[in-house]
Amino acid sequence: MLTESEKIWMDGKFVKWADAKVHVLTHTLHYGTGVFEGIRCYKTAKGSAIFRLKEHVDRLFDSCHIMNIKAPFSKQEITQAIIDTVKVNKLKECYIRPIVYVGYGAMGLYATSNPISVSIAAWPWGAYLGDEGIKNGIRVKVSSFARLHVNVSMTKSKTCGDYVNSTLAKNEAISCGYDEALILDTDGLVSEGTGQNIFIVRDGVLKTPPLPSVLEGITRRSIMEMAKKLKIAVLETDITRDEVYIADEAFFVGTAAEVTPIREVDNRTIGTGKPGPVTKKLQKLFFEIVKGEAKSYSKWLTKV
Ligand code: PPE
Repeated sequence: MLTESEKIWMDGKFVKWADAKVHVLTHTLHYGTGVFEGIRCYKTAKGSAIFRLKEHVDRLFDSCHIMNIKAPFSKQEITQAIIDTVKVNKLKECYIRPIVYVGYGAMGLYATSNPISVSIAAWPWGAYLGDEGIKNGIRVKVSSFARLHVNVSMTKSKTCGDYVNSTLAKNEAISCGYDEALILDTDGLVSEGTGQNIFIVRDGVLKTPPLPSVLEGITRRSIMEMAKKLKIAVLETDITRDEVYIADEAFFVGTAAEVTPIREVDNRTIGTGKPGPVTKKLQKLFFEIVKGEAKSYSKWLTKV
């Protein structure tokens, strides 16, 4: 169960957590037509701050644009509503979930006149893959499910329905005794986790799959910028599952997952089986940045 907070922003108004309900014939519930974001807010010495808020709001609107959904609020209004949702719930650290969804109206696949709604919830959410996972790394299984091909769905949008693919992969991995799934694209190349981008380190070079089959992760982009500043070579390139097996290090990144080391894939130990030096360096810097301790990255934080 998640940890409830007090209020949820729904179409411009705050409603009590328990009253944040929709009709059972809400279009998105049946067809997955909505789009959403996942954002984190962290406690810093100068109060709470939201990590890369602008980038998340921009991506939410890009997702709407891709899905041809017209959000009934401006970027400015949504940005303010996100900040207000953290404030009104008096949360110091939290995960924030805005969703733009197609409401009640027509049923059937063609429902372009249904009302579009927006809601924003926020709640405390600890380490997505566990404290132990963040510290010592997780065990991963290559999924038997392939990632959505760009002509099947559109990977630049965080579309609700796309997460059926992710839940299938995640449930399979966990039922097989692993912590997380690594999904290959339809060509058999490494794409991403169920809600994370992947990086590997080989011979000192940080590698990540190119964009076609993966979500343009904001943490992914941040890690690449951080690595460049740390003079770590970064390469967006095709990666095969066996290259992950023989990598010196591997880790997942995402808003929810933050920076989570991978210690094993398909029962093959990655590197030494412990978080490696590049992973640890980037993870440490990541947490310094989000907690407001790395001054040169303060532009990535929005004070609440
Ligand atoms: N790939 C996918 C498929 C994905 O869903 C996410 C975020 C990422 C990569 C990383 O993107 P970014 O958060 O911008 O660095 N997944 C969100 C949802 C997770 C969930 O369980 O819900 C998230 O991390 O918020």
